[in-house]
Amino acid sequence: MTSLSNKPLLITCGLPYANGPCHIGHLRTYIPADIYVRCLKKLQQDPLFVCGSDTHGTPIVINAEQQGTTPAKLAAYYHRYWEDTFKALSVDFSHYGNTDAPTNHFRTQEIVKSLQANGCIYPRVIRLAYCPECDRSLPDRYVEGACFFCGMPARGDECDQGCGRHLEPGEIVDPTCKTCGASAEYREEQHYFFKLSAFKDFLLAYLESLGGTANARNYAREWVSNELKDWCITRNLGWGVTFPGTDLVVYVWVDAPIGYISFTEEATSAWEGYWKSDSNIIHFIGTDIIYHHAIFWPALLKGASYTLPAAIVASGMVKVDGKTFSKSRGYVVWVDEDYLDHGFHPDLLRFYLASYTSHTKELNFSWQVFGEKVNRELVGSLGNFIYRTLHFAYKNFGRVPEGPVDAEIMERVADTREKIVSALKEYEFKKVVDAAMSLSDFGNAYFQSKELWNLVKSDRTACARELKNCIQLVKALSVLLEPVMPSTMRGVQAQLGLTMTYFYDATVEVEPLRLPKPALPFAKIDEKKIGAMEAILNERIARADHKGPAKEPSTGEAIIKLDDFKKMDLRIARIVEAEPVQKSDKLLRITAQVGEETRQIVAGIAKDYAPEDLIGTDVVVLINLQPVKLMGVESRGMLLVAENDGQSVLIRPARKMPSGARIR
Ligand code: B3M
Ligand code: ZN
Repeated sequence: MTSLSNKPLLITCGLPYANGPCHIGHLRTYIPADIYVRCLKKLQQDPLFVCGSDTHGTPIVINAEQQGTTPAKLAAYYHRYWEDTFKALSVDFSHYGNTDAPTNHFRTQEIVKSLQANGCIYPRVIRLAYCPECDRSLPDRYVEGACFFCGMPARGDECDQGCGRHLEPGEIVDPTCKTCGASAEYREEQHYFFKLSAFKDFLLAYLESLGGTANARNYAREWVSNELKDWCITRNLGWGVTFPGTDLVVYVWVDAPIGYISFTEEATSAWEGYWKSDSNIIHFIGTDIIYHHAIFWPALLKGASYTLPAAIVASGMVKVDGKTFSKSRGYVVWVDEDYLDHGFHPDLLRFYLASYTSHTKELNFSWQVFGEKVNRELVGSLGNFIYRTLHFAYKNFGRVPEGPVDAEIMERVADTREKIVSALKEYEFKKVVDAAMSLSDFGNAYFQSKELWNLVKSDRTACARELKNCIQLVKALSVLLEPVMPSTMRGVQAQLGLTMTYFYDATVEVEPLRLPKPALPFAKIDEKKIGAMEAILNERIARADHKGPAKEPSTGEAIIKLDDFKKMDLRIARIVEAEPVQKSDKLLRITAQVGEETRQIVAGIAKDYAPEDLIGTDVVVLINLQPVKLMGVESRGMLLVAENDGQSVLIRPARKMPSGARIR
């Protein structure tokens, strides 16, 4: 954390791709950053907190193609979605922009031009993947193959399943086209490179002084000392920021971080105070994008004479039920579908994410632990102390009693506040919460040991005095925990007549006001509800593991609702094997590729199709049908056919689609 300097202070969060919904993995960046910013404000600092949607890059273009829409429309849709989601989670950016805004186009081109003027960019003819079937270049995610370095399956610009390297165009071995599956060729094209290798000494020195979490520094230092290659910063793609004087666009990892600057410009006319002067810029990111933020980005800024980030705070990754987070394998918790839509309060998840573990360590999410944490820590300790204190005061006194708060109590609060401030300096949000929670435990023990319920009968004056101490602790907790659980703690503050508070208010004596009838700050979560949430997760994992469907197929009325139709998981599949089922003249045993998985399906089409004609063709499969055995062979799913006059005709997509594409 910054000391109380007067430097302009800017906090940013990694930009979500405007390409899909929010899951719990995303929140490890946004929630702690929001907590940090709220704490700074409580310490009377004035941080600017910016973020925005990352709208460019090939994943968005591919997704839009698959959905039959334009990248602009898809990005606009998800941009609004993310803005709403952040509001729903109380992640309170000063400004939330998007990288397709004119400000960002302008700033990106301006920076590219300065880099050119400073000799940091040069042209080079390179070999690029090209699909002869689709007749186009295959930038980034359009191409799949094996990583040049480690041989693991890799997609476009990153080796996400293997060594984790950023991959330059041409560094995919045996490339295939993501859209049609054809083998790609390599063709020559002129592109532009950023001279990253020239920044080695600069980066080594810069990383020495970089603040933030040690994982970012160490990881980056290792890369810089070992290998530092120039980056190709142009792409042959119709969506993005035009590279000046060409019909290429800049690589998304150029205009995305420049969003940090353009969003600052959109937020304040004093933007140069942050980006052109001595300032304090802190980037909150996930560990998977350290390379981009701690190496590429500072070099780009240096090359174009902008202010360098002072700190990079990189969160550890998220696991779900102890397993590596994975959308395709079902180990995911979606923020809307699996959390908010079920009526869970965002503050509970904020608390979980902040308090589970150290910011740089792996965080596991499980519904069981979620239920336990909420019930034990929030309901059992914090909520209990707040409610029993306010309720006792309301019932017996109708108000906050007059009279002083004991020095011992004030010292305790001041000490907690100090612990919180030093935890912030280390970006340790768990310590922030732990400090406050031990104050809450202290409060409970205090209330208990003073036996207020007896004291009120034996010595009302003494009781008022002890009660006042407890109410002071309630006030302090509501102030110190507001950054973690803003709406719940503001609710508590409102009961004490507080509106705007700073951390110093924690040791300002609580006003002797009349008290309203208190409300319970947290409600216990029922075991059953946790069980139901676990069932949803397990069902998703089972479906992804193709262990079989979780839902019974719907039966009944002739007219079905849209929701019933939506229960059918229909996908494009590619047939990779087909053979007759023994002793059957009707059935074929088919192996189909559905996205990342293969499954066996038995289909009654042997009379109409020869197995060898099916291989390599695309069909439509209902994949969440209950598995059955036909002639002793297991069938997991159903091929869609049209029937007429005893003839079966396979339903096929009208043009090449990636296998796994959803039918709606
Ligand atoms: N849009 C998301 C990611 O790779 C990417 C971040 C950009 S930050 C400038 O996590
Ligand atoms: Zn690799």
